[in-house]
Amino acid sequence: MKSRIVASLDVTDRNSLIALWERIRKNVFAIKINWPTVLACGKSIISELSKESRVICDFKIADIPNTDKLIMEQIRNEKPFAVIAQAFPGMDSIDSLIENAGEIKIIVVAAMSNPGASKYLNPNFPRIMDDIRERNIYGAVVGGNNIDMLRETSRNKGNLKIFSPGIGVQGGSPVSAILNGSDYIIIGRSLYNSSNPEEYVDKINLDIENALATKK
Ligand code: BMP
Repeated sequence: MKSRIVASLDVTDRNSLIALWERIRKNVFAIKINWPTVLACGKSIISELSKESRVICDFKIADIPNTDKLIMEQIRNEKPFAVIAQAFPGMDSIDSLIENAGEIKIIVVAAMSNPGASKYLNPNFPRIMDDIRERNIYGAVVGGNNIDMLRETSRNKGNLKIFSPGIGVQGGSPVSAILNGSDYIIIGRSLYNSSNPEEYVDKINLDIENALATKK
C-alpha cells in the first residue's frame, strides 16, 4: 500500500522519538521533523532517520538568498529527502535554495493551517502557487482544514505535490483532505499521542485507500 501519511514526529525526547519511529516508519510515506526535535536531539537526527525513511525537514526557511544558501549547505550534509521553505521572502530566496539543494527536494509553504494565517499569508496563496509552479519545486504546503483553499490550490498545482497539515487536532479530516486535492496529509499530535500509533496509521491508510477506490 502506498501511504499518503507524512508523520510529523514533533517529539523532543530522543528515545521516545526513535521508539515511535520504529513502530510506524514502514507504513507512512515520510517523517517530518521540525525545530523542536532538531533543537532537542541535534541535527544528526536527520541523517539517522534518513537511513530508513524519507525525512522532511520542516525548517520553514525564510531568509535572504545568501543565508538560505548557508542553511542549505548544513542541511545537505544530513541527506534528508526534502526541506520546507517559506515563500514570503521572495523568489530570489527560493531560487537560492533550489540552486543549493543538490538532491534534496524543496517544498514551499503556500498557505498555513492556523487561524492567524488568514490575515497576511493565505490571501497570497494564488500568487505563491503561480510563482512556484514553474520552478524546480517538489511540493506546496496547504492546510487541509480549509477545503475551499485546498480545492483551489489543487486546481492550479501543475506537477506540485500538495502536503496538508491541519489534520486531526486542527480540525481537518484525512479522507476529506485527500478527496479535495491533497497528495499527502501531515499528521502530528493525533498520531504521536495516540495510544496505538500503528493502528492509527493503518486505519487512516485503509480509510484513504477505500475512499479513493470508491471515488474511481
Ligand atoms: P499537528 O497535527 O500536531 O497539528 O501538527 C502539524 C505539524 O504541521 C506541526 O509540525 C506544524 O508545525 C506543521 N504545520 C502546520 O500545522 N500548519 C501549517 O500550515 C504548516 C505546518 O508546517
